[in-house]
Amino acid sequence: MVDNPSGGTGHKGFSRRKFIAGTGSLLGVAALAGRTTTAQAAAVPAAAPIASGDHVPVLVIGTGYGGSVAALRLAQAGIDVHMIEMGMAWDTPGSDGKIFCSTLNPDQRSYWLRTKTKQPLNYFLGFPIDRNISRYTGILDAEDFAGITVYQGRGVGGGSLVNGGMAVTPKRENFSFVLPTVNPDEMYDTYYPRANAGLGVGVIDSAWFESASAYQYSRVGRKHAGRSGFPWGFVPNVYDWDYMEQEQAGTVTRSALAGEILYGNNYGKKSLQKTYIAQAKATGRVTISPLHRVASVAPAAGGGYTVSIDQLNTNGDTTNVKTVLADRVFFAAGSVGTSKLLVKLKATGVLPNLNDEIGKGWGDNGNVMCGRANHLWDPTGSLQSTIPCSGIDNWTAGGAFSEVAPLPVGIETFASFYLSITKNPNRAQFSWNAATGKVDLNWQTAWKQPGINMAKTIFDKINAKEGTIYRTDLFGVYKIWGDHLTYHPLGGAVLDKATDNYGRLVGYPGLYVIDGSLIPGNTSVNPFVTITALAERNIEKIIATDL
Ligand code: FAE
Repeated sequence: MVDNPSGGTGHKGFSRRKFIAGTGSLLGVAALAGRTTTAQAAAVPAAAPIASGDHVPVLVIGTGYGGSVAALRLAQAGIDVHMIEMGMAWDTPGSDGKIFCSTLNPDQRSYWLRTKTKQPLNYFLGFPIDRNISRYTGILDAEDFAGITVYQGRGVGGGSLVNGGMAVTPKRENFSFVLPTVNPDEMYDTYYPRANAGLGVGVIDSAWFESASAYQYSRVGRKHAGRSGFPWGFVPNVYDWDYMEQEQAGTVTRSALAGEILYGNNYGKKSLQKTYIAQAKATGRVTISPLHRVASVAPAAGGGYTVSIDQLNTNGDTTNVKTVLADRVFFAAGSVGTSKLLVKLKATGVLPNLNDEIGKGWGDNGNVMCGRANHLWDPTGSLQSTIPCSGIDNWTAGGAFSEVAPLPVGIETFASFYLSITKNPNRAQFSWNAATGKVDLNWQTAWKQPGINMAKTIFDKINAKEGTIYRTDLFGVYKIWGDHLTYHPLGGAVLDKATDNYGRLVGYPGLYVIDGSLIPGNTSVNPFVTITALAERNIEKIIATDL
């Protein structure tokens, strides 16, 4: 067995045949020969966390996609950057020798400040499967609002630590729906390719796919989609496909094939820690303070902004409050994190000149989940890769794109499982609740119904054709639809509304938004490639004109 604790990319390199430049359409993506940019972490000494009284040229709030792009490009332009991250560094193995725990055996590392897991798929065979854990600053936050639970990554790397790695460029014909105020030519000619290169996106080897037992579930998905006349295709991913092939062959330590995903991947996934953040650190100009949470950003008397930061321990308690001065601040705390900060700062009079678009335009990317019960002659496999590689596209006709998702429980379930992205038109708004001192979101569970209807355009037809039914035991007792959650929060500080067309916050020179909160609620596919590409576009303009 070859162990590779630094991650799969370091093991065998990144094969050029599997690299895609991101200009292709969703299905049938062309494999292009492109440059390989999966930077390996350089031997940069760990810098001290930020200290009270520090004065930094640029402070970035959050270390997800938007924040990492901003930090790398600013550093390459010669500007020192300090990144503040409320979650942990996730660079030190636990007592089991691994940094991350698996979905099959969640421990305290799994959830952000919970005493019980809150698994997205929380029932099996009709029984609840959540279990007690110790309260800890774990990696996955299941943040509850009144009508929806929003799942988010916590730690250096943000959502890249916990997500499925599906790296999808929207079809060009849908782009005006995704980002109506952005020129598609510049995105598809320059920024999508740049984002795909920076993220290390690749596609599965189609010949290997046919023989891999871990992707039997995808082949069953293809068969059923095809028999009902739906286009099925491979979906790019940031997982190291060479490492995946070795996992299947049993020559390396398993990660995707060992149930690792929601609470982190120990080996093959190229999270931001291995790509943008590694490159950013290697410039020597980027410092990161984990377990630090920004509480306030206020105009400073002599110019710039006073940033108040709570230092946390692993129990989530504030152990220290720090105040620093920043010439410029980039909000990259994710759609929910950035929206909550801005809504609070406007409502409490700290940043009163922010405009009335703050907090608006929030969407769930139309996420709904469901499972189907197959016949006994259609097993989906007891060994399933946690990394999805394919999807069913019915966006134009029915408003749904559905990834063929794994159900990696370690036994044969005869189930097909899907996460659908739908064109659900509902949008919610964040608002300040003075009574509770918290930010609310007015999404209602019933607002998922348009998304369910769109997903049904695919699965009602497949069920009718196959003579199969929906699973009713995965989200409760006789409950078909996973309609209580989203993995893809978007909006709340929408581009060209709450900000100008490059993310500059209206009313406050030197304050910028550069994450998923800029996107008005839906990307038609999985969102992180678009978040990354938009950040690449905006930071290039900001560096050229503001700095
Ligand atoms: P994000 O990556 O969330 O980063 C924000 C960071 O800011 C986080 O690290 C926070 O901890 C930190 N933060 C928040 N508030 C503060 C504060 N006050 N002070 C300091 N730090 C703070 O933002 N997308 C795909 O495209 N493909 C997938 O396959 C996929 N699968 C997913 C699966 C799961 C389970 C989840 C949860 C998400 C998935 N996503 C997927 C969504 C994707 O990860 C998400 O859109 C991006 O991570 C959002 O990027 P941002 O830069 O906006």
